[in-house]
Amino acid sequence: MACRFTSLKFVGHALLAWAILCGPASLWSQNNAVPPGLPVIPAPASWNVGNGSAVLQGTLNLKAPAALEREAQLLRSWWSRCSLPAPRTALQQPEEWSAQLSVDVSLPAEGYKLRVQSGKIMLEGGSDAGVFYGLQTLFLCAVEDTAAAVYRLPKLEVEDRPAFAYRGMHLDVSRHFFGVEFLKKHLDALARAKMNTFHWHLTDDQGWRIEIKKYPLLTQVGGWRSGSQQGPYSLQYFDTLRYGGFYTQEEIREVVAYAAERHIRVIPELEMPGHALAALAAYPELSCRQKPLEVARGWGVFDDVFCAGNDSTFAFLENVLAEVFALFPGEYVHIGGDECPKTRWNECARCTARMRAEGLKDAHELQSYFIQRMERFANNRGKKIIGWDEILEGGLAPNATVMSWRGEEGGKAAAKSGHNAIMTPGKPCYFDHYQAKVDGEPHAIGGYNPVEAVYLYSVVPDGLSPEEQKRILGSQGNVWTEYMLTPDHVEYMMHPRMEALAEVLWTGPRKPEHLPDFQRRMRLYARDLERSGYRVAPHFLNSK
Ligand code: TNX
Repeated sequence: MACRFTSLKFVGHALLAWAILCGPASLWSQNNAVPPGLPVIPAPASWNVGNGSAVLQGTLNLKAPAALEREAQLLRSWWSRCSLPAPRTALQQPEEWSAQLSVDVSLPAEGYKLRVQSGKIMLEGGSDAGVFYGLQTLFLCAVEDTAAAVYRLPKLEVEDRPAFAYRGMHLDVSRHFFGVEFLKKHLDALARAKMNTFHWHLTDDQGWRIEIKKYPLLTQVGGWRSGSQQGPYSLQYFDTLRYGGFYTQEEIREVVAYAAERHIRVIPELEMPGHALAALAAYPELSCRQKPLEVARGWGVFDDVFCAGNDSTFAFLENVLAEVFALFPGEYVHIGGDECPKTRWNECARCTARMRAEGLKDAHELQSYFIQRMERFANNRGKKIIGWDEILEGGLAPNATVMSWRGEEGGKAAAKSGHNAIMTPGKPCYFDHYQAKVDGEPHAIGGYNPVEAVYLYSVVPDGLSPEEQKRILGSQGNVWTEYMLTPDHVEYMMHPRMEALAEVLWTGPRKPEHLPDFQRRMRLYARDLERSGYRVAPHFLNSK
């Protein structure tokens, strides 16, 4: 196994890897292919592997500028886990290693150059993030030689950079709540696959999960639901049970800092104007009917949404966002915008008055008014908004980035009108869909997105000019958790689909002929994941 988080242990495939590491030179001269036996995902842009490998042992003389102290620390702790503390002279291998970390700004910001020779590791990154990604590759290349009970590094030269700037994973913590410890483990898995964005879906009809000091009822009331739940888990879990949870602001800071150490930006999502029942249960005066409401107990789309005619709604949301901006240093905030029924707005005196006063021809334009007003607030505070593709309806907010989920059309329309877009079409980016047509799969929302479809996903849609193509920032996998109650289940739905998407986003468009090589590496990578305590869906991993 590659030396990631665990100590020296016997792993079956390591024997194979070792046989290959010692094999004939010809195996090692193939440029641009990950050598067999190395579980490196995503595949780097360019490889050159020399003859032989060296045992990790003895002291590590590490040189790194102060700006790379975090990366240096990471390298030191990896070294102490994977190297033999006292060199074994019988191995006739370097008894002392040196490593040098540096930044070379002429490289792409997230790119790196990694060279390993006998006893020497040299890593240059375009930035500290580039160095971090180089380390991820390095760690995956340290292969266990089980016979000698040591880890070895092959001689290698890697030059690497990502194809896309936005490489994301989304997690819905509203439908089911997941605590900070799990989130940290989740972020570790993202970092390992060189994903750089965590889209944190913090609010929805079924639960408000972020503490807002000015509005304590959001979590005291909106953070909890009770009574029977629709769906297959109803009797088991929710009848008469109170379900919920939330993150304190301190916990939010902890997660954001943990992600930042792994070069992952966190994008908070606060749903508006729809998917807002949890907030409205806490503050029903912000709904059109201004009557008591309950945190949703079933799944779906609900008619009660934030009232767009009431100025208090905007004051409330601006106060909420002000606290959110103080917690999340990143430039983006996601304000939802999806699935907002217009039923209440059309019958609400305040909303219809607003439409007349603002010259809006229908409730779709009122939705645009809502989003644009929130965008102005965010932009004035130096933040950019992202919204689901419904924000295109009735006129797009001037600087918004569109997250295209109902197919590719929203992303295309955004790119054609000069906006940035992130592609998350249901097919194949919804990881709450089934990944195998076999008996015994855990219950999913429906659909079918096997790992192969994710791997062959072409992120940039057809029909865009070169200029428009540049506005497709990347893609993300979405994990909606209506039917995922446990961390274990979330992981099962994520792996190996996330790794497939990570390779598409880092390495670039994949073709069917790349699939066997990915599967081969993924089988090794999956075993490393399992060794680190992750759940991985087994289908293609066991098939060959
Ligand atoms: C659609 S994607 C939703 C979510 C659901 C998901 C289930 C989007 C913007 N809205 O509210 O959880 O489908 O797959």
